[in-house]
Amino acid sequence: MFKDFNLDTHYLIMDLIPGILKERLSSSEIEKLSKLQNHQLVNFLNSVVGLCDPESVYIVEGTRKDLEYVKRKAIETGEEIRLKNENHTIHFDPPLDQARAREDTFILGSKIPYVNTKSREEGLQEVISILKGSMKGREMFVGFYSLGPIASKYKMLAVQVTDSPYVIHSENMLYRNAFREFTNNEDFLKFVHSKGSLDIKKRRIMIDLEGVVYSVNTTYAGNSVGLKKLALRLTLNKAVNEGWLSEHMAIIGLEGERTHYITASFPSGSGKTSTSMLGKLISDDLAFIRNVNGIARAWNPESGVFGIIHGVNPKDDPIVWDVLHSNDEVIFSNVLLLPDGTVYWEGSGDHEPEKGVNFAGEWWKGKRDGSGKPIPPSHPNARFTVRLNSFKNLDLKYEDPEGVEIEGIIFGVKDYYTLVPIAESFSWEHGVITMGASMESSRTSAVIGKSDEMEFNPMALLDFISVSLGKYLDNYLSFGKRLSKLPKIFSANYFLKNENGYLNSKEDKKVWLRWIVERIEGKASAIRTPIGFIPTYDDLSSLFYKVLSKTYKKEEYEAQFTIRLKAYKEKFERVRSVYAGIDDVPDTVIEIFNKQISDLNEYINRFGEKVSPFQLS
Ligand code: SPV
Ligand code: MN
Repeated sequence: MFKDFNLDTHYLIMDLIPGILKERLSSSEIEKLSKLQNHQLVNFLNSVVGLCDPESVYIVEGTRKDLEYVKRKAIETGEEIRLKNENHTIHFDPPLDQARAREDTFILGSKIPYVNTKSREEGLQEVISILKGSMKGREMFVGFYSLGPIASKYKMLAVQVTDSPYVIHSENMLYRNAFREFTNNEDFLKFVHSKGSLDIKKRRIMIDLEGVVYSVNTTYAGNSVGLKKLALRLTLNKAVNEGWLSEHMAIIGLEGERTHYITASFPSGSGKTSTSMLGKLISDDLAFIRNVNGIARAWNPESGVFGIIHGVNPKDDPIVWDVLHSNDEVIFSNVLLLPDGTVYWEGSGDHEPEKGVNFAGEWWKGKRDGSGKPIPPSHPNARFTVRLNSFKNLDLKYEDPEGVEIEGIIFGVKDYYTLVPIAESFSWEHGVITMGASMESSRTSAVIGKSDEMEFNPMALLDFISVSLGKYLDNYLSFGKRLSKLPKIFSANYFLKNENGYLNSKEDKKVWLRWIVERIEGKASAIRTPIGFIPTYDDLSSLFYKVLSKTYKKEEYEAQFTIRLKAYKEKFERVRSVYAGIDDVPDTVIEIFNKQISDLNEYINRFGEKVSPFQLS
């Protein structure tokens, strides 16, 4: 067997590496690969090389030399451009490849409602025919990573193959290197990516739940960086089958009598990253949550941040701003490159420049596209890629092999019309169903297509769900039943409006987080409403003063916390009809909606379309 060979004897190992792979590896790369004695890995790489036909293969063991090599290649190939600060680069994705490609992404297997699926045979055939010869003349990179702390027994290994040094550079920043862990270990997820010819018509992302994802003709990281959102589809499926949760959530530590950790699920572009910066940072995007001795414990599968840059400014986002202006490594994507080698993005507070280069080429003020629409200097989904250890609020517990205990979960949306800024559920079931599974949010620019329409987005997972919603919710409900200590569940909405505009300022979220801490510690009281518990005026007025040195007026409170009964009821009716149309949804889900709607009806009969919190206290 492979593992029985003496590592020092190169030639024997070379004999073991199948033909085509061996031809493309230099002796130094053979030496690296040989250290792992991993038969399955070698076979996998051989088949990818056979299919994609790269000129050479580079093994990223993770040494400083490897990391430097990848960065140099990213610049030599033009995938990244070095900026004035030599640790910073900029990357552009093609104009039609600026966000997640929902329409081109498929879960392979049988049909699932609300999930884009394709038969396994058809999907594999299609993507394999596109991948054929796609790496001709290029170098192929192989990266080895762990989802989760290396020391954790729950970690998952993943290998990325790509012909894009930008993709592997991003992964080197966003994930923990786990090269050594692949020694004799045949249990790992596999990601195959090729830029191909960047023909958008042939962009495909095929997710084979057996543990392999293929992605081609795209470079936007949400479509190409396998360990991020492509892996989420695999880990979510695995979690549902194994009884844990793989979620689109930040993990944040909030200071109180001690640090209380919460997770927060928000669709892209509705406040997740900014919320994570208000506490001790463990994760800004993804969370694995497991039941460890009856306690819900969470950790971050990632070790970096791929965040939205639009609107990041020194006043509202001082921590992110500092990271982006430090000497740490940063990859900017799809912002405006200025003639002096610095960058500009919208909402930074800086003056809009006259000219530069952006994702659509040369850019000047007033430039329009073919259809006469103004081209913005930076794309609304422009991003930054940085390492977690660049953040001054990073909590070192992010490397805890057992994760952190979770005491609260926020389900947040961008909703101008209905949801109060913050509310707490009556129970785990009530929160999971009426807050998480009922999420409707304004569509984000992180997905290709029209932005700003309300869309159903349960647990902010609409694009990432890889199993039936019925099975997914059933797992969520039973996960709660098995816990001996249940996290509290909250709904949040930073975007509520009335006829005069937004009802809250950006910094108000600090108060809502403080209220969550006080609820966890049993210090704040609450008013029972039909949709859950809301804060009292007295508590908030003292918290606004404590946290923001602000006087909080009764009128502000009333406008923000008036329960829009009719709008809530219509929302729950819409969502109930979605779930009623899915075969395997547990009966309890519909029962919870029925109860919720009948409670709202009762209040509507008593109070009308809306009820002021003062009428309820
Ligand atoms: C998101 O859109 O939720 C992101 C970026 O975190 S992406 O990788 O595109 O999913
Ligand atoms: Mn995300």
